[in-house]
Amino acid sequence: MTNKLPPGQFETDTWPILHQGDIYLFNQEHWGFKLFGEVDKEVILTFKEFSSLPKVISTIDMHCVTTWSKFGTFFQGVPFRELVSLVNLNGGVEYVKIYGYYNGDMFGYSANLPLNSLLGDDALFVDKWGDSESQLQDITPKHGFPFRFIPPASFYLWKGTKWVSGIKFMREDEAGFWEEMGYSMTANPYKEERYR
Ligand SMILES: Nc1nc2c(c(=O)[nH]1)N[C@H]1C(S)=C(S)[C@@H](COP(=O)(O)O)O[C@H]1N2
Ligand SMILES: [Mo]
Repeated sequence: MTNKLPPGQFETDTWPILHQGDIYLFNQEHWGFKLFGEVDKEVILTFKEFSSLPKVISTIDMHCVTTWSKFGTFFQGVPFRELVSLVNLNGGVEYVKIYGYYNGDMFGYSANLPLNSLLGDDALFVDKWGDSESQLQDITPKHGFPFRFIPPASFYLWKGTKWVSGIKFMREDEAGFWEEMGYSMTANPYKEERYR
């Protein structure tokens, strides 16, 4: 919001591309989004069901741990809280893991986040983006088509799972893909929490 550069970051105007493994090739027949873990009953949404959830447009700054930051990008997407409203959570749920494709494995990538930080308009499953250079358009396969998560700016962008496939609700915090390799569980760019 304030275009304040976190420590150790530089500003970029273009949107870089960064990920491990293959770019997921969208197939509507096989696409699904699973809500699981500490829930009363698991839910699997089809592409049509997920796409018809309410959407908002928000400007969310991105901070990648590789030191680029991009300000002023606006995103259209389904707020995280809309997914939460589709399940009955068991008592004591405080964390989630947001899953996505990695080399053909539907749940091969994941990132952990605290649930209570994801209930605003700055935590979105995004299908469109724009900025001062580009008008609102579909996100490309490289950026996570058909839906990718964009986390609040208080988290490094590796928490923004591309090619999303589900949310696991958890009582205890649990490391995801990069966290298992030594990256921060909390990942606040303004506190420069890169590693753990
Ligand atoms: N499924 C998946 N999502 C991912 C990754 C990945 O390897 N696989 N990389 C993460 C990292 S480290 C970053 S910085 C952002 C980059 O998003 P972008 O390529 O759209 O800028 O995606 C994140 N989401
Ligand atoms: Mo990253």
